[in-house]
Amino acid sequence: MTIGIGGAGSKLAARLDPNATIVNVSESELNKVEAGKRILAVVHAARGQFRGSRKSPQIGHDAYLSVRRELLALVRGDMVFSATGGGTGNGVTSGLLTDLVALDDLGPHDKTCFALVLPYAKLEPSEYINNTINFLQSALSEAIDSGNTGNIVLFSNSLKFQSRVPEDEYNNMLVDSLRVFLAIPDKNESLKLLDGHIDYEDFTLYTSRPFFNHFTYFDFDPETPFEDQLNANINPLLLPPENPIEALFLYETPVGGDPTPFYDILQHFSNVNVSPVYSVVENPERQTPFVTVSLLYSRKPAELLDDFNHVSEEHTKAKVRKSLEQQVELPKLQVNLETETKRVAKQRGGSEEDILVVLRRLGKL
Ligand SMILES: Nc1nc2c(ncn2[C@@H]2O[C@H](COP(=O)(O)OP(=O)(O)OP(=O)(O)O)[C@@H](O)[C@H]2O)c(=O)[nH]1
Ligand SMILES: [Mg+2]
Repeated sequence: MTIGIGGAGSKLAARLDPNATIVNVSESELNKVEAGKRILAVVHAARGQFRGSRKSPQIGHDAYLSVRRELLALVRGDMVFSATGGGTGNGVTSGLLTDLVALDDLGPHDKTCFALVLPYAKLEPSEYINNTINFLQSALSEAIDSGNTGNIVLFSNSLKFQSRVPEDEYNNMLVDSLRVFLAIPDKNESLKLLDGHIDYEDFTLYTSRPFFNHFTYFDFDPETPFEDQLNANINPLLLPPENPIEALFLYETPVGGDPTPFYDILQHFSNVNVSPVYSVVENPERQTPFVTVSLLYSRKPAELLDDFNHVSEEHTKAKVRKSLEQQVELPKLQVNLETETKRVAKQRGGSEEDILVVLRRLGKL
């Protein structure tokens, strides 16, 4: 089963799987999405149930505590969708990842894959950027280090904003793209097998590895080096890949076509010291050879941030840098404000308490 958390996560999960379970702190948001099952995460606040997390991962995390046991059991062996920018998806998914770190003896069938939507730094609010930076640096990197997650797919909203794609259409693009990758074992089973094989068990083993998964697919031209074709066909819906640690590919040829160009692909991976899992099939619906390829790569948190920040525009870089600096300095600033106020009050001979009261009223303390 598929699980969607928060607004974006719920829409994507439900689109992939009509039986998906969706989770939100907002009942009205939950009811907007057709799904197999809905879980309302409860925030224990004096004013009652929140209608959203107001982009605050802390609220999302509080809400996670109300669904923790149910969710931890549900996500085993499944795929979780969420966005890293908002409060609910970020907060609930962070809680989940942290709990996954503590589990022992997870077999390939128990691993959870994550499909995460990253914001487009140039045009989205800075809260989304801050929340994402935090998420990548802490919960996500700790979970990856523990080896307790399956593949992690990093969807990017860059193309959505750059090409002004309507949200609904973009969600279709993301899910359709993921479907091409997920169809690999089905095609291996239903089509005529010519070489290699990727059965369901092989596929589960591959998706249970705790690495980032960049998948892409394209019409294959046997006359052009595979590497050139791969570089020209990086999936624009995902964060670009790094050097692969593991790889998997499916080569589809038209009926009666030559299956042997797949040796070129094997050779390419051998040159970069990777031995891919692969399958070669005959697909009567193809007019030209078609390849679906997946690269598993690993990134340290700092490099991951670099990838996320990899944008040419100067002002976007400045915005991200500002977010990072703020994050580091915020706790210090809050502490210093009070001491600083007392110091100034003393200097001026006024009452410390008066100034503190004013500051408190202004929400500065
Ligand atoms: N691709 C895509 N991105 C979306 C969609 N909805 C929101 N986003 C992005 O997801 C991020 C915000 O996450 P949401 O899922 O809306 O927020 P949430 O997890 O529900 O958290 P709160 O609303 O703050 O409680 C931003 O980067 C948005 O651009 C969607 O339908 N498709
Ligand atoms: Mg929301």
